[in-house]
Amino acid sequence: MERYYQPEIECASRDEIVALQNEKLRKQVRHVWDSVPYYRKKMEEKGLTPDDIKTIDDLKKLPFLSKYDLRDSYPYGLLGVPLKDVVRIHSTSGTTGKRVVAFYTQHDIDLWEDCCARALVAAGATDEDVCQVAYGFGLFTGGAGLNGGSHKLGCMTIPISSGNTDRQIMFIQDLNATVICCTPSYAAYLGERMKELGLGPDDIPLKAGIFGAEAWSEEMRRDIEKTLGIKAFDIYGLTELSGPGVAFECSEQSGMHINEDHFIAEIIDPDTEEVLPDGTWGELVFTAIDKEAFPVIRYRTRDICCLTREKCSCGRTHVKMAKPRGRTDDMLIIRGVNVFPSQIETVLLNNGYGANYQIIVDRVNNTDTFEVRVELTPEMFTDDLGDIAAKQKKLADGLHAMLGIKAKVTLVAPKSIVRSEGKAVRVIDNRKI
Ligand code: DLL
Repeated sequence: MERYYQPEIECASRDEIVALQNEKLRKQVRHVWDSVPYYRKKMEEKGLTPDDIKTIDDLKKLPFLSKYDLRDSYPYGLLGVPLKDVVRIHSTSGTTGKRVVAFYTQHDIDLWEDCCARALVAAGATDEDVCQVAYGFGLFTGGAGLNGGSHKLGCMTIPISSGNTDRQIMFIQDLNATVICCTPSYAAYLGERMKELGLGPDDIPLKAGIFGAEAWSEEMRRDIEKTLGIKAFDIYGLTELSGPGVAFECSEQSGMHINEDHFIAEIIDPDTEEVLPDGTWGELVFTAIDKEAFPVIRYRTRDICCLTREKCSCGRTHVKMAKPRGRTDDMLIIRGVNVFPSQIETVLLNNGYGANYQIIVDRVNNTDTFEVRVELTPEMFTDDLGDIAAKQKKLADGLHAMLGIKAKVTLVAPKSIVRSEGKAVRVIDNRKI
């Protein structure tokens, strides 16, 4: 069985990797300078020209990009190629309701799919495998990324997307799926449903799962591995950098190898922006050195993480990142979907409610629960249970349309949610991860 998808890159020596990164960084900075006026201005403000960036040691001179820059430059401000060269977009929700739109040339899709193919091979997949892709398809990058990687590897690919759990189980059994790709919470839910149907790990042919897009614990990994009878591998990525496959777990299952031929990772102190040494926890920052259409430089991910360069038993030489510990901002990730309190607030206010609400998130049997408690205004207050149920449904539908996931809405009496004298505490996240 092949252990690597591209061994000459994945197992290159440190000198080879650094030489490649130096060359690609120089080229990328020149590309961005020439084609992205927004970033060129940021460089000029720091008194920099492309000639100042010769090696990866010079990376720290370059300005950061943040979610605010992405918002300011929405939609085309960071585009690095003529629009005619763009072949696809993907998108993620943003804080103001404005989405981040990421662009891809064919070259960008190719490198992204290579990264996903590497992840599949690292999880033990070959062209003999049947790969069920149960991440969402559409603007979300999960489905498209793993689907492309699975094609490249030559697996028979089932682009089933997320949801419809009984059909997922039917296809796993009928089509002999050996690899599944989905969020860890959905994998846990699949296991739950199997139990309800009286099925155990020996009743399905799955052997590996590639799970990411949200934080998950080692306990959850063990649970999923036991219920589905598989090895569960972590995969990391974000839309701004392409999608899943920026980093992936190998047979060692401890930390994810970052695809260093495409992405340079740094850890910074989120407050001082100072670069921190390997082994220190801080905010993960990425520079995409190979992307054409959306060439982000020093992008602040807001993920709290740590890097290690210890030798890995799998033979891969690329730096590893730990499972992200959390985020520096207030974005919640519920069932793999990004949820901002401000989006919920928008729906409430649009429906005539006030801003007195609470978001309660928990994890029950490894699946995220998501409740929004909303105060009725005194004018809306009623004893009519039918009326309350109808109001709850209307809000739940509005939230579903805004967020893409279902929330339980509970309407509560006016003034029953505790008021805060300082900052309002809107999010109660009881998940222990
Ligand atoms: O979640 C891309 C993806 C799809 C990754 C499928 C893995 C599998 P976004 O929707 O832009 O992209 O969300 C990116 O999700 O900054 C992290 O906070 C979080 N995240 C992604 N993977 C992991 C992971 C996709 N393995 C944001 N562990 C990132 C923890 C993760 N958090």
